[in-house]
Amino acid sequence: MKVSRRAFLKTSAATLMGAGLPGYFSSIAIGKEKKSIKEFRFSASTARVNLGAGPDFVAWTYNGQVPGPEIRVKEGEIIRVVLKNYLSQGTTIHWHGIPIANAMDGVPGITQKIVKPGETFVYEFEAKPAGTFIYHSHAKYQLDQGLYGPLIIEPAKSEESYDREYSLTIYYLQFAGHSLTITHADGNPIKPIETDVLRIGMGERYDVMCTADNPGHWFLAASEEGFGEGQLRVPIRYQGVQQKEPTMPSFHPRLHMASYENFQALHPVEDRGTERPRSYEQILSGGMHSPLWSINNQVYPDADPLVVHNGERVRLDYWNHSMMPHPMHLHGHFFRVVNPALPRERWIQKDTLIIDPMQRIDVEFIADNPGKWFHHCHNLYHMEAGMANVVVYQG
Ligand SMILES: [Cu+2]
Repeated sequence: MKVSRRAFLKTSAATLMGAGLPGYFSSIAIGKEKKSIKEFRFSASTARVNLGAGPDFVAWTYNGQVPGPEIRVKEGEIIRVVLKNYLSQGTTIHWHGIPIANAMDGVPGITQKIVKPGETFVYEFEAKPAGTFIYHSHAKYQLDQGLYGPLIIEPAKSEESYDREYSLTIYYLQFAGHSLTITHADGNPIKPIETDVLRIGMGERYDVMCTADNPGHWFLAASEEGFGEGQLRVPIRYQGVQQKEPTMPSFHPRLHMASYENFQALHPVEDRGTERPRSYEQILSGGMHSPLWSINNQVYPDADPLVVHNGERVRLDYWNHSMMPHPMHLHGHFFRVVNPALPRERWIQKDTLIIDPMQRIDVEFIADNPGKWFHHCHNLYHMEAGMANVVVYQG
């Protein structure tokens, strides 16, 4: 199988071409255990980039590349990232999906002071759990301007075997001539499930496997919600196949698309926390005649915090009153998607969940990571327009 480097989507393999710094190893003693440190140096700066099709453009980058360098470590290693800000405005890095110590979470004004132009900030945290994560700037629209990249934590003991691995960032994904098998949702293992089309919201991650059993020249392609087939496509050609033009998948409504209700946790998830959850209704609205987006009609930062106590089970009862989907993301915790059709220990764990227009769906998390944590829509335009609040621990 060959993936062209001229693909519009950059694959993680393509970061080899850029200034990806492999980092160096040293070690640190935490308690009695000695952990190895993997250090990365990130320069946030503007740079001229080309995504493989179309003209060059100026993007905001880590080390001059979009996406930023791949961070790939083993579970239990210490990740140290030395961030130097060469941009004209403040920045931070958020380690999306990792239940990290609060001070390292990278939300300006909530967990740290913004890193001003010319300043340096050192992030350091243990790589756990294993899974597929992303890192990105949590300031303004910097993520959309190019400040994001993949963070892969490999299990201490490998679970699956595969021949090749690529990381992508997209919306509806389809591989012409092939089905996809979803194995992980937001880094958490699920019972493998087949799908023709994979829907991915901003901030969500899926690990999928695919068997190369249909020789040809195909496109792995994405279509953007509401915008039809886009330009996001990667040609994949089997060795020895002559066909010049790759075949596009067709995005038609009869294709099978696995969704949250079809997912169940691969391994039973240990149930902790209080028996009865503390419950918060979260009504998502906005968009119609207003530039603002809100939770419970409150526009962040003028929004009530969600107060929790250490050790408690907390339920967020989402109800989307708007006509747009909202990928809601909670920092510092995995939540479980409430699925009454399954026993609780099979509910899937995620950190980002799309709430569709008019949909009602609940999640539960255990308040086990004290701090002040941002909770928001991962559509940056909705987030900046107020669809956010903060989880705070009391007592
Ligand atoms: Cu939204």
